[in-house]
Order: sequence, then structure tokens, then C-alpha cells
Amino acid sequence: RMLHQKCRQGLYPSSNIMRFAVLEEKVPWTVDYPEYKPVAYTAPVVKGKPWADLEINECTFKPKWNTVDDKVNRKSFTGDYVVNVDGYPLNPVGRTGVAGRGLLGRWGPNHAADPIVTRWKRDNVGIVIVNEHTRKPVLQFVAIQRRDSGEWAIPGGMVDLNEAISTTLMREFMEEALNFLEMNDADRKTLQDSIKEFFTKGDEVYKGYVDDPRNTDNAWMETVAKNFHDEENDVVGKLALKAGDDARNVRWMDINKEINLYANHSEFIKKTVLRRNAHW
Ligand code: RP5
Ligand code: MG
Ligand code: MG
Repeated sequence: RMLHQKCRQGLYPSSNIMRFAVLEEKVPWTVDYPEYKPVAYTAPVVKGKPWADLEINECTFKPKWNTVDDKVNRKSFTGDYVVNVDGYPLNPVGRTGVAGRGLLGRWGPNHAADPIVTRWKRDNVGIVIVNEHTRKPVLQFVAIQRRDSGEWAIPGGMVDLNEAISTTLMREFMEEALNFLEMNDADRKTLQDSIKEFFTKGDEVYKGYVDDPRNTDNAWMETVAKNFHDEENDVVGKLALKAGDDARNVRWMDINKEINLYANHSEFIKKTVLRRNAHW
């Protein structure tokens, strides 16, 4: 697989921690690199949080790696990861230039889910727009602008303890793209009832490691990305989008090969395009 790009250069996000510069050929752990001395960093915001692990050397912390450990899913989609002699799980892709957990709560895999909600781009009388060069219909997806990095992204989020992935997908979409958290109970109920069915029919487009800028040598993001398609533009297409929670903006974004998104989200979007035979 492609080695990670977005988590091995420059400053670690929201910090003044510089990553140890790792050349492409030095990324795999199998390549000997005795000079490699990354800084160990765990962001202050992570420490003591209920959603976060304790320090590895804390005697009450007894994680069971590579298993679902008392509701915490410590299994990786990439297969069994290695735990080093000091008890730290190792990033399955390789070196990132920083040790510790950084901004991530869990040592090892941190599981997320990404809802890719799509529709066909239409003109003002409702005719689907076809690209003149590829002669394929143009797809749009609901993109959010992340508060942390300002980059546009799929409105994904972390899978809560014991939460079904199908629940995370719909919940994160409602929170980030429909401002669910700021609604009253009646509006929440109306909204949920109108999209519940829609969110039962998703196609899995990606499952695995995410090239997330927050990844470290000992903690990394993994996701399940599912596509939910509004063929007639009459389910999500007729709702008013409103950014909420960790999203600063939201919009229907036209999809083509020029899109530049957070982490490796463009890769998940491309897989969606291929599956729907849309313009790229
Ligand atoms: C990415 O971070 C995932 O693909 C998902 O989109 C997101 C989850 O983290 P938060 O949005 O909760 O920060 O790696
Ligand atoms: Mg969220
Ligand atoms: Mg999010």
C-alpha cells in the first residue's frame, strides 16, 4: 500500500512539536534506522479524558492489544500490529517522526467512520450535468470544513465506545452537516425520521488505515467509509445543510480529480466515483 504522506513532516498539528524528518525509504520499521529519535508527545488535552487511555507505564493500564478489549476496539483492519519491547504499539505503516499519542486518545488504532453522502449535480431545471470531456455525470458530496485544520473533509468522526458503525455514520453526519446538536427534541426527531431509511443503504467504499495528520508512531486513525447516494435528490438533497460541532462550514462539493481534502479522503471519494461511474 501507499506509505503515509500527511503524517510524517513538519509540525505536529496544534503544537510546536517538530516531527523527526523521515525519508520515504526510512518509513518501514523493517528498515534499520539507528539515528531515528522522535520526540514523544501526547497533547495536554488528551490527558485524563474519559475517552482516552492512560499512559502505557501506568500500572492500572492493562490493554489487551489486537482484540476488542472491554468495549475498546483495539483491533486493526490492517491485521495484527506489533507491540515493541517497551509496550508501545507500532504504527502499521511505519515511522511518522513523532512518538506518543499526540492528539489521539487511544494507543494503537483509533476507529472512525466516514459518511460519504452523494447526489448528481443538476442544472436549475433539474437536469443532471454531464462533463463534456468524460461524458460522465458529475457527482457531488457533502463536504465539511474542519475547525482544526481548515481543510475540507468528509464529515466523519470517532466511533464511540460500544457504538455500531452504522450509528456513528448517521450521527456524525447529523452533528457536522445538519447541526443536530443544537436542535430541540422535536426537530431532532423529525430529522432522524426523515433520513433513517436513507442511512440503512450504504455501500462500503473503504476500510482501513487513514493517512491522518494526527497519526504518530504509536497511535493512528482507521476508518470505515460508506457511500449513501441520494439518486433523486429528494432525501438529504432537500434538507438545509448547516455546519455544527467540529465543522466550520458545510456544502455540496462538486467531485473531480482536482479536489484536495483532509488526510486521504480524496482516495475514498475516488473509490466512490468509480463505483458510481461518475466524472473524475
Ligand atoms: C479522519 O478523522 C477520519 O477519516 C475521520 O474523518 C476523522 C475523525 O476524526 P474527528 O473528525 O472526530 O476529529 O482520520
Ligand atoms: Mg464529529
Ligand atoms: Mg469529525
